[in-house]
Amino acid sequence: MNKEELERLLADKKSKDLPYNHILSSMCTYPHEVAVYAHEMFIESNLGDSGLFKGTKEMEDEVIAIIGELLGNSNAYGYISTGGTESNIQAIRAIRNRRRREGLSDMNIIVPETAHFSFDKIADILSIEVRKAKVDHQLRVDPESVKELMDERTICIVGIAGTTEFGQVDPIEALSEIAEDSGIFLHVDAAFGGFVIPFLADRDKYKFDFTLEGVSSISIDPHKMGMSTIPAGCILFRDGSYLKELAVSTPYLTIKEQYSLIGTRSGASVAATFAVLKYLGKDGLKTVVDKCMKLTELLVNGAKQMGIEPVIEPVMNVVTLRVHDVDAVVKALRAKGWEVSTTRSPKALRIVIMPHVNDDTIESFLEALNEVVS
Ligand code: 0PR
Repeated sequence: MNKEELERLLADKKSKDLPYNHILSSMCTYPHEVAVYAHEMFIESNLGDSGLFKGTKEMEDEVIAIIGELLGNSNAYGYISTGGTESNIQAIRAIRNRRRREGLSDMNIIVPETAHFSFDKIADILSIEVRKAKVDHQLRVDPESVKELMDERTICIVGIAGTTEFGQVDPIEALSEIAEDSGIFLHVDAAFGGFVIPFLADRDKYKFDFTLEGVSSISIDPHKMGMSTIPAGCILFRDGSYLKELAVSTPYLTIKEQYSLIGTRSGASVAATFAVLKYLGKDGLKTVVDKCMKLTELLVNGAKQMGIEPVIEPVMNVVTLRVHDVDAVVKALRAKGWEVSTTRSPKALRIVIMPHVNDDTIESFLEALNEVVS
């Protein structure tokens, strides 16, 4: 195939991918332009053998410090993973390995029933029992239910700061107290909310980070609200010795050991994350969140005017709406070119207001919704 033919073929495939402008179901978005620039510049960089890519490694170290500082601990230890799934796996694997070395077997962890499906993968991969704690009427995990499920083989409890389906924040402060009282590891899945909550006007209502003494690790994804390129997740530990639990020795590399789950690892998305954080800074990230939250309010108010109520008043830029016959509404919206998703329990229409959404998007989406429901 010559280059022109190939270009035509690629363009044809590209035309079948949906552009983000009508996608209201995704937690991904267009990467920021500086992310794209940096990604291309470091396209060949492989942090799997980081001694060869010292500049990229420097950027990773700085990104870890910046995100750590954002989450209340500039001395946190971690690395840039491929996303929330890898970060969650690695957090649980670290504490599993620690407790296994101490002689424990048949271990279990407790997650909210609203947890992301990556925890089902964790149960499978790590051969660990994943117990699901009940949530309250606001879809936040019930700390009493967590306590009831705990026993002497419980190695970790998990709280979610920004649930996938409802954008709700669990009472991490209460979980932190349970963790401290019982000496159990607390992992916070802030894959989505990590780049949102610190910039909310009412952020003090949603303490979730290392400023809570019981929080042991946090997962936060630059490739979601951090506007980086895919793949970019981040796992942070308060105590660096947990990274050691993940290390395997790598005799023929430029580095002695590797603690990432995968081997060859994109330096490009690390550079992209670095670029966004440097270029936008906290002020720029806040501007992104402010815009998404303003549009979230616009959507909820518009829906309420049609007599449609949200399942919860949105905490972040995830809106869930109570409509009759959700599946039929989704189908009808899709026929009008809108990609939305649904929640499981309660079943509702789910809309994520990512940075690619603007005033016009919300206005025309509300028009479509109005037509569909009436
Ligand atoms: N933890 C939480 C709270 C999440 O919401 C997600 C993903 C993960 C962990 C896993 O992250 P990775 O997918 O980066 O491994 N949440 C979305 C979901 O699965 C991701 C998503 C993104 C879904 C784009 C659809 C989509 O088009 O629903």
